[in-house]
This record gives sequence, C-alpha cells and structure tokens, in this order.
Amino acid sequence: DQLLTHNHELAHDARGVLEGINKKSGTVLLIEDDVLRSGKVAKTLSPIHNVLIETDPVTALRRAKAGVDLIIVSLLSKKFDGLRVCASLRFNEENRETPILIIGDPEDEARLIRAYDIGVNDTLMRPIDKQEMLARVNTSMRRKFYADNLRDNFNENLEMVISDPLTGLGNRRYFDRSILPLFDALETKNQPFSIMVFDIDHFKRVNDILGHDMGDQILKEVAARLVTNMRSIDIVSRYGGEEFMIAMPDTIQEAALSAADRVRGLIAGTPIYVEGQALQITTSAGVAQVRKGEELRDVFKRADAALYAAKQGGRNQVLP
Ligand code: GH3
Ligand code: MG
Ligand code: MG
Ligand code: MG
Repeated sequence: DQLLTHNHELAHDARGVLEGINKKSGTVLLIEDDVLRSGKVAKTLSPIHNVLIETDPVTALRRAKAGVDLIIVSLLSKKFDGLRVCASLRFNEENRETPILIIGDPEDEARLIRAYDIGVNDTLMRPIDKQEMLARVNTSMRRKFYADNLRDNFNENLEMVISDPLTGLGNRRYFDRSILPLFDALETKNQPFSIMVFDIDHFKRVNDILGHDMGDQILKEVAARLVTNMRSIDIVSRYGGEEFMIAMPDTIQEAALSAADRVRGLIAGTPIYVEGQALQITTSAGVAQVRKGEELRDVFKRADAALYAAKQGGRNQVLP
C-alpha cells in the first residue's frame, strides 16, 4: 500500500516535470517606444504568447521584476538606450536569468555584438523576419522553462535532503554543511564561534506517559522556541531524535552560555500546551567554543560531555 502511494507520488512528480518542459507559451515583455514597431512584434507573437508592451524603461524594469518569461528590447529608441536597459535588467535579482532578445538595425551591428557582453541572449536585425523572430523567441523561452524546472526540482530535492519534516528545522546534514564557513572564518579571520547541544529532559518518560504523538507535538514546540529565540544568523538544527544542535557565529563561550541559558529558561518557564494539557518541559544543554585547529567531532565531544554533566547535575541547566 505504501509502495503504491509512493509510486503514485513519483508519477505525479514526473507529470509536473513534463508539464514544465512541454510548456510552450509565456509572457513576453517588449520594451519599445515606437508604437508602429511594437505593434508589429506584438502581432506576430501574441497568437502564442502573452505580450506586454512598455515604452518607458523605468516602468519596464518594474514590470520585468514582477516576473516575465522573456524580454525583447529595442536597441535604439528615442527615449532610452537599449543596452543600458539590458544592463539594468541584469542587475535585477529577478531577471538575472530571464532571456533577453535585442532588436537593432544593420548599422548598429557593433552595438549588437556588445550586447552579448552585457548578458543579452540573442539579437535580431531589422527588417525582422517574423518566422525567425517567433522561432527564436520560442527556443529561448523553452530553454528558460527547462532551466526553471530543473531549478525548482533541485530546490525541492535539496529541501527534502536537508530539512526535518516534523519541526521544519534543518537536519544533521544541513548543520554539518552550514557550519563549514564558520570553521573557515575561524581559521582565516580568527572569528570565534560556539556550538551548543540541547536535549529534552526525560523525554522517554514524556513519551511513555503521554504517547508518541504528544511527544512529537512537544518536539515541534521546543524546536519553535529554539529557532525563534536565537538570532537569524545562528544555525539551528534538529540533529537527532530529541537533540538540537545550534551554532552561533561570531560568539565566544561566555556569550553562548548566556544565550543557551536564556533559551533554556524560556522553555522551562512557559508551559507547553498539548491537547489542552499544560506541560512543563525542561531541557539541558552543553556549550563549547570551537578551538582553532579543532575538528568537528572534537567539538561535538566536548559539547556532549558538557551536556552529560548537565544531565548528571540534575538537568534543566546549561554547562560549558
Ligand atoms: P535525558 O534527560 O537523559 O535526556 O533522558 P531522555 O529520556 O530524554 O533520554 P534518552 O536519550 O534515553 O531518550 C530519548 C527519547 O526520545 C527516546 C525516544 O523515544 C524519544 N524520541 C526520539 N525521537 C523522537 C521523535 O521523533 N518523536 C518522539 N515522540 N520521541 C522521540
Ligand atoms: Mg538524547
Ligand atoms: Mg539522553
Ligand atoms: Mg533527552
């Protein structure tokens, strides 16, 4: 039964991919201030594509930012310089990869060639051959849809690989990768960083008494409290079952200790409500500042030893 569901999901994914690849029509933004010229282009493309015409470069850039599938820029217009418009488009985060096609006259050939340096994907010379224009637009757009699709699938897969579905936090793989730059910064810039490991106290007992489902709800809430009470630059992960690993960039041990203790206090001090029951959940944490030349597993060992001491010392406490 589970296998069937799985296969069904795969089929669904595959269909999504194919739809993306087979998608043929999209939105073309045409930046042109000559009404006669823009009319001709629109007439050729509009049976297949949705064509937006902009005569003013500022509004055109804004429109491009909102998301289009391809942009056509007229090289020489009375109001603007097409090459500068293309350069500005490439500066838009949203349009870094949108295909741009530029239209020019034969005497602009040198400028048309320069357009490629700016990141224009294709050029067309007047007089325009309608079929050629349509073919080039279609090709560029298909390539764009294909790239979009790959990117979406890649991001989706990446998310599955590095995130924990229960809590929404990054998982161990995510943590191990995300802290690599912190090791670099420690070596090259002498920038300190600390790690801490949080572990829920007597969680086995909690599960035994309340059941696994309520245990899961508690895990979710503890994760939420951790992530909302750390800085956005801190790397918060669910490292194992009921263990959370956090890395604090640019943080020495004393600061990490006080941050950890503050969060510990917040978790212990506010009941967690699950199915109408107010539960007092406590956590213990071990903290270690990473030493130069140290390897990840050495730091973990020290943080883990600190956690163990915190448990031995009566739990609901943070130790270095
Ligand atoms: P201590 O205070 O020493 O940490 O005691 P503990 O019971 O929390 O420690 P132990 O490591 O012995 O047990 C951890 C428990 O966490 C065991 C397991 O059932 C529970 N657990 C691990 N992952 C999950 C999960 O995803 N959901 C739920 N509900 N429980 C989990
Ligand atoms: Mg544990
Ligand atoms: Mg344990
Ligand atoms: Mg525990």
